[in-house]
Order: sequence, then C-alpha cells, then structure tokens
Amino acid sequence: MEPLRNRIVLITGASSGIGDASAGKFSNAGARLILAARRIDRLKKLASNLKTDCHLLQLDVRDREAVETAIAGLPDEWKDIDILVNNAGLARGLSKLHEGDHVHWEEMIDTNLKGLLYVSRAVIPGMVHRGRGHIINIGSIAGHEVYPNGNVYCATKHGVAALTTGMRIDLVDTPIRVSGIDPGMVETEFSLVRFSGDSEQAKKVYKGIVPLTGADIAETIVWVASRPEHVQVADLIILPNAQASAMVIHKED
Ligand code: NDP
Ligand code: 8X3
Repeated sequence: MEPLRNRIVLITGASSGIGDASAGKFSNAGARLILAARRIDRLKKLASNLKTDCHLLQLDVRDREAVETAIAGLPDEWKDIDILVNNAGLARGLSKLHEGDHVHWEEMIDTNLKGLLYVSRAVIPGMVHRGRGHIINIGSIAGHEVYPNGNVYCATKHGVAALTTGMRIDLVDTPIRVSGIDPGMVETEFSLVRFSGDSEQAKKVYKGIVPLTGADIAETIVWVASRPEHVQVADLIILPNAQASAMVIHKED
C-alpha cells in the first residue's frame, strides 16, 4: 500500500490483540514499526515474524519519565514518527462503583488516559515541527455508552473520545490528522485481563456470538491511515454483526 511504504508507525500495546494485529498489517503495507509494550519478549517474537524494520520499546505508558526518555532517545532513523496508534489500554474488573477497587481504577485511568496523554505529548511536537503526522486513538463503544458495572472503564473511554476531539481541534491549523476508532466486542486478551486471568469468565464474554478479531480492527486502522492526506476519518464505531450497542447483543444459545 503505497501511502504507508517506509512510513514510521509507533504502536503502543503492540504485544497483544489489536496492537499486535496492527503491526502485521502495517508491516504488510511496507511501514517501519516502533513497537511498544511492557512484555518485550512478545515484541521480539512479533518483530521476528514481520517483513519490515522494527524498533522495540519496552515501555510502561503510565511512567511519564520513561515515555519521555524513550521518545527523546529514539535513534535518528526512528525519530520522525508519521503515525501514532495510541492503543495501549485495559479494563480491570466489572463491579458497581461503590464496591469497586481503587487499584483497578488507578490502573485504568493511568493507562487509558494518562498513558495516552504522555505518549501523545512526547510524539506530537515532532509531528507539528515536521508538518505531517496522524494520530489514531483506540477508544471504544464504552466511550459512547455507559454499561452496568463499567463505570470507570467507560469513563476512561469517554475521556479518550474527548481527547481525540480535543487533539483534532488543537491541530486543525496543521496538516496533522486525528482519528478515533471505537470497537465493540473484540476477542483479544482484553477480557482475560479484565477478569484477572480467569479464562472461563473471559471466554463466556464471547460465547454465542462471532466477535470481532484484532485483525478486523487492524485492517480499519490501516485503512484510516492510508486515506489521502486531505481526508481525515474523524471517528468510527465498529461492532460485530450481533452487537447493536454496548449491551444489546444477540447471543445464540
Ligand atoms: P489486549 O489485552 O489483547 O492488549 C492490550 C495491550 O495494551 C497489550 O499489548 C498490553 O501490553 C498493552 N498495555 C496495557 N497496559 C500497558 C501499559 N501500562 N504500558 C504499555 N502497554 C500496555 O487488548 P486489546 O487488544 O483488545 O486492547 C487494545 C485497545 O483496544 C485497548 O485500548 C482497549 O481498551 C481497546 N478496546 C478493546 C476492545 C475489546 O473488546 N477487546 C473493544 C474496544 C476497545 P503489555 O501488557 O505487554 O504492556
Ligand atoms: C471494550 C469493549 O464493551 O467491554 O472497550 O467495553 S466493552
């Protein structure tokens, strides 16, 4: 795909799910990849199967100083990031707010909101300076609707939606594009993480429907990134066919 050939793409949360699948699709399109996540072994394995150059960052997006150091310390040939995919994120737990766990809240807020802010703050000035760039934020249907027991996760994804719009406003007088992609149910490690490794509970989430895959979302991300420069896809909601809204899901017995 010509528009992405030799473009430098930074993907956060590339060690699993949507981020991992996006690395594959961008690489197939000829892009060079900066892959970031905490699990470096996963990134090494992923990179060994990709067709194009990769630079790996073992990075916890919650650590502002580490994010700043990692971006400032990129080798010269990796500094000029063209596309930032702010994908790192997670849900922890599913409970009423008044019964919730503050450790879970902090992890979600620190990752989904503050992590996205830290990475964006470190990367966007270079894009502004070079007069080109594209930021693609992975939000969620949970950024449009609030569902029972989803309180804090939904709040973070509503926050991501606000930040996507805010970035688009702030960058309107530059050539930089800002897009938000908001999936419904995607079968990744998301539910395993939400339910602290309980694979039975995680599997139940997707039982009786055909959920989206990481590859479905990755294809959309690459499509958004490869539109002509004057086309800015603003926000996309993508759902499995059997999902009509966050809570209206048709499950076969
Ligand atoms: P996965 O759990 O499969 O992947 C999450 C990724 O985020 C992992 O690579 C993980 O890497 C990374 N990550 C988590 N915390 C951090 C951190 N502190 N620092 C750096 N990286 C981190 O889930 P998905 O692929 O499904 O999730 C990707 C995004 O999509 C998230 O923002 C999620 O909210 C969103 N989303 C998911 C949906 C779904 O149904 N699956 C639906 C809508 C949106 P590591 O642990 O190695 O650091
Ligand atoms: C992930 C999808 O519906 O579990 O953002 O919030 S949902």
